[in-house]
Amino acid sequence: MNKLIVLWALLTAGWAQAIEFPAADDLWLRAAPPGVKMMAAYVTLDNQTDAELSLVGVYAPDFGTAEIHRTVEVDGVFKMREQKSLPLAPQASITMEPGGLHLMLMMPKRSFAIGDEVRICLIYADAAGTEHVQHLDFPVKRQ
Ligand SMILES: [Cu+2]
Repeated sequence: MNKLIVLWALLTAGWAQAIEFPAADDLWLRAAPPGVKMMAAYVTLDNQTDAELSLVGVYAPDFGTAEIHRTVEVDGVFKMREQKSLPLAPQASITMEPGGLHLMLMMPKRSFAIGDEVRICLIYADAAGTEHVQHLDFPVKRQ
């Protein structure tokens, strides 16, 4: 085999194909009183490509843990359920908002003031199962 082809194969084997991330709009982290151990963040994600994606995780450096949650009503009681994977089909969108889907951020490592920008990273899996991380900054807002 041509040596150049072998080299090319070696170089590309470990590289995840870059993807076009969904458009992220209306990002905000809901302000909370000091000492609160859980905060919620919201965003609208719009997959404007023809590629199948799934939102499979979230992390935030300023928090101990982060999960994707959906608020559901069960027998008149509101409960939050962790969502391990949310499909984001081509040209589809995911809307997170109070009372529905949200990013649940737990164990804050610092306090946040209105107007602060807080880094939150969304993890997507592509059709091949490869993960890609989208780094976003969420402004802290009262509502
Ligand atoms: Cu939650």
